[in-house]
Amino acid sequence: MGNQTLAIIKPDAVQNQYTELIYESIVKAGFIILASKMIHMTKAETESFYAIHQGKPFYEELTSFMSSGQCMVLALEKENAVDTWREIIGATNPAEAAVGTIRKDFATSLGKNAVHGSDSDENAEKEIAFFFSQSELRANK
Ligand code: IDP
Ligand code: MG
Repeated sequence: MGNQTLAIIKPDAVQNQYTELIYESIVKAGFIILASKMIHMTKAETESFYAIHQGKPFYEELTSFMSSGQCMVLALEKENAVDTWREIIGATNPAEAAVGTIRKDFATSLGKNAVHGSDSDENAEKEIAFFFSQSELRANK
């Protein structure tokens, strides 16, 4: 693949009404939004999505937070999508995120850091398939 990534606008950013501003940043950066939807995950669903972090000290906090409210999930397409989106969102810890990045502008804390981005092409493919069916992804083709 190489040209797709999964973005999530996390519950803190949705609650703080940053969804539209973040959506605008995505479009301005030149991504094609293949699919997007508002969801509210159960605890079990967030545990499954973040299974890669199982056993880490922040796993419980992360999965509780991500199931605490609505998220917007987006399947994005652009050349070099994974790296490009991660550059735009900035460092995991907003205190370390560069000026002008989404996490710098909109995150609340290390845990409540406004957005998610896939970390590799392989995980992007899995994460997109976790949330979207083939027919949803076909919509803009
Ligand atoms: P990433 O989202 O930048 O890829 P990861 O290390 O994959 O960062 O961690 C996943 C998510 O878990 C982070 O975005 C953040 O919400 C949360 N997280 C990571 N490290 C910590 C921590 O030390 N305390 C609390 N939450 C954390
Ligand atoms: Mg990650």
